[in-house]
Parts: sequence; structure tokens; C-alpha cells
Amino acid sequence: MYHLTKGIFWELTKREEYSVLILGLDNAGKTTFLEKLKSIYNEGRSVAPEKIVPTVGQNVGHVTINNINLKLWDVGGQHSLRTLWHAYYAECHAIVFIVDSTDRQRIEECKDTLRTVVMHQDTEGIPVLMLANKQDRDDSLEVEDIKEIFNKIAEHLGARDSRVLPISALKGTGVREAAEWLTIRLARNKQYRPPDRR
Ligand code: G3D
Ligand code: MG
Repeated sequence: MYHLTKGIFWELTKREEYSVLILGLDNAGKTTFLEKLKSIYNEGRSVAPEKIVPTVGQNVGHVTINNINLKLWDVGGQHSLRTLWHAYYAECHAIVFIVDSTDRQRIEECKDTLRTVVMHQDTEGIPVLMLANKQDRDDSLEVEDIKEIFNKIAEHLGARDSRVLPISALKGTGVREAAEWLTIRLARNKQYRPPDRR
């Protein structure tokens, strides 16, 4: 009886959780974005920007936004680590792809990388949010320019939800809007990719 009651209690109190994969080239601002989300939504528990070091392996963060629990995976973006990304695709509910808007030299590499991600069969049907980061810098490309570049990938996105939004992960500008978009799309896509229950 104890075990049955415990089992029912456990079942009733399990929380729904969505996994979000944060991708992008190295130096795009993935870890800064994750830490900014944590500082906004987790009452300040985050790593200060000056203490963020290049990611080796992965960082995982938990954030609750609009009553939706997110588990965010920030995986390294160096060339050698990108080959490992696919292992996360089947388990994730959305992808946030971060672009360094000041890195004109690697914008093509960035586009090719995103194309590879969205063409993988395991990412089919999941929302993709592209963030044009570092908009606080004078030398950044405008979000409209980034949109134009990434529109070329639209044909591979099919019917899935996708959006390009401008942010500054460092200053926090646009980060709430990005989080809002994400939670709305995750909930909308719930039938297609149900959340995990933990
Ligand atoms: P990554 O995790 O994608 O590799 P990081 O990238 O989050 O480590 O950020 C790489 C560098 O870009 C860091 O600078 C970080 O402060 C900076 N950065 C991230 N987001 C922004 C932004 O919105 N605006 C500006 N101006 N800089 C940003 P350092 O100097 O520590 O290498
Ligand atoms: Mg990092």
C-alpha cells in the first residue's frame, strides 16, 4: 500500500520539462545567453559574464519561464564538437541557434552549420529560434541583414515554427522576447513532441 501511494504521489507531482538545445559557432554567445536567462528567471543565480570561459563539453541549466520548465543544453560550438550535436536532436524540443552578428567572416559557415542542423531528420518539426546576438555592438549586422541571409534556409524549415530575433545576451536586450517566443512554441508543439516528465 505504501508503495502504491508513493507511486501515485510521484506520478501526480511529476513535472513536465522541455529540453532546449542552444547551438551556434564558438564565441557566438551561447553560454552568455544561458547565464542571462538564469539571471533573469532564477533570481540571480548565474555566472557573471567576466567569469564565463569557453565551453568544454556542455553546460546544462534549468529555468522556469511562464510556468514552463526548461532544461537548456549549451553544447560546445568548436568545429570538432559540432559533430556531436546530432546526438541531442532526437531528445530536444526546440533549438536556439545563436549567431554572432559581428562575425562577418564566418557568417557563411554559420549559415552552412544551421542548414546541416535543420536538414537532419531528428530536428524535423521542432521550433527553431535564430538569435542575432551582440546587437549592442556598433559593428554588428542589422537583424534584417541576418534575416536575409537565413531566409535562404527557409526552404529546409518546412512547416515548422521559426523566427529570427535580435538580442544582446550580454546586456539582456531582447532576451525576454526570445524566451516568450520559445515557451509559446514549445507549448504549441506539445502534441508533436511531448515534454519529458520528471
Ligand atoms: P559561446 O558560449 O557561444 O562560445 P560565450 O560564447 O558566451 O563564451 O561568449 C563569447 C564572447 O562573446 C565573450 O567575450 C562574451 O562576453 C561575448 N558576448 C556574448 N554575448 C555578447 C553580446 O550580446 N554582446 C557583446 N558585446 N559581447 C557578447 P570574451 O571577451 O569574454 O571572449
Ligand atoms: Mg560556451
